[in-house]
Amino acid sequence: MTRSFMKCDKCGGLAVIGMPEHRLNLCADHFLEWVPTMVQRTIERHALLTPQERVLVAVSGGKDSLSLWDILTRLGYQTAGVYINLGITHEGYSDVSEERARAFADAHGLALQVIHLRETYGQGIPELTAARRRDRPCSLCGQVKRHLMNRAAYEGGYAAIATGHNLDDEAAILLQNTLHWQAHYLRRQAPLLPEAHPRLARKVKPLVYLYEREVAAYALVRGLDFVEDECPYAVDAKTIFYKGLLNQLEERSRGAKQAFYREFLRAKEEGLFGADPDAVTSAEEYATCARCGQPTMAGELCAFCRLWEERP
Ligand code: Q46
Ligand code: ZN
Ligand code: ZN
Repeated sequence: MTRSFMKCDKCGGLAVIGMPEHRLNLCADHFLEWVPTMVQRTIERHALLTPQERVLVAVSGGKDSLSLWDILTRLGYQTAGVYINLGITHEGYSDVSEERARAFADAHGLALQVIHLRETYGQGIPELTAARRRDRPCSLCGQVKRHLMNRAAYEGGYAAIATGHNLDDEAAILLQNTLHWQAHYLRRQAPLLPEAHPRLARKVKPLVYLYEREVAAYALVRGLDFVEDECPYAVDAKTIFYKGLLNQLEERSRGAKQAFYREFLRAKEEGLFGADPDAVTSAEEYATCARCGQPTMAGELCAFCRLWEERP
């Protein structure tokens, strides 16, 4: 019996990945070439970045953010990373991730800013969640990360903050927002979120058209040393449930996830969701936080600074 191997569509060599949704099988070399080409196309299509701009990559030490950093650097963009140590001690998660982020930066001669939440503010995410009597840490954590990243981007003079959200992440968020008809979130969900204020940098997501398995394959084939474990709190995050539903859909109908997300963006471009009322928020409408100087709509202190005020 002859065994058939999957062949690379470009060179006929041994393929390491089959991507039926793109009708493409590629060998290691051609796959490592194809991924940055896809990302560059996304960057151009949505005008995410220019080579003249400096971009701050939000690095978690996982496969997505390290792949993103690697790809942007290979494409010639001016990058630096920011890692926020959230103080999650379960199986040493935060410290291990920090080590991976540092190792990548060192190996590539790239700058990495590390912000240590517990050392700087006295509490990590677990203590903060308990002290605020929240059931789950994720909304607090998201708020903390957004604030610290905006501040790091402003203080470092970066034009944009790049995050490693992939197609599976975006499709899951889209499904969740659609099932709850969260019009506000649907209007804002995009590969690019423009700068709302000189201190709130543009947010870009260059990996949005890559399936999670493609990003994982890139990290493996490229030999990136990433943290495989997800944040311990991610296991009960709602997005995992929606990702499962979308995977079932994808199994039945190849390319469904991609079509769901791409068609959403197209519908939005065609005006299906109308104008975003928040898009008209001008920089003058923000007040300035008396403590940290970041813009706020929440009164004298921004939501982040109030978080450390309200100690029970
Ligand atoms: S929000 Fe929640 Fe993430 Fe923060 S606590 Fe972990 S899972 S890291 S993307
Ligand atoms: Zn090939
Ligand atoms: Zn503040």
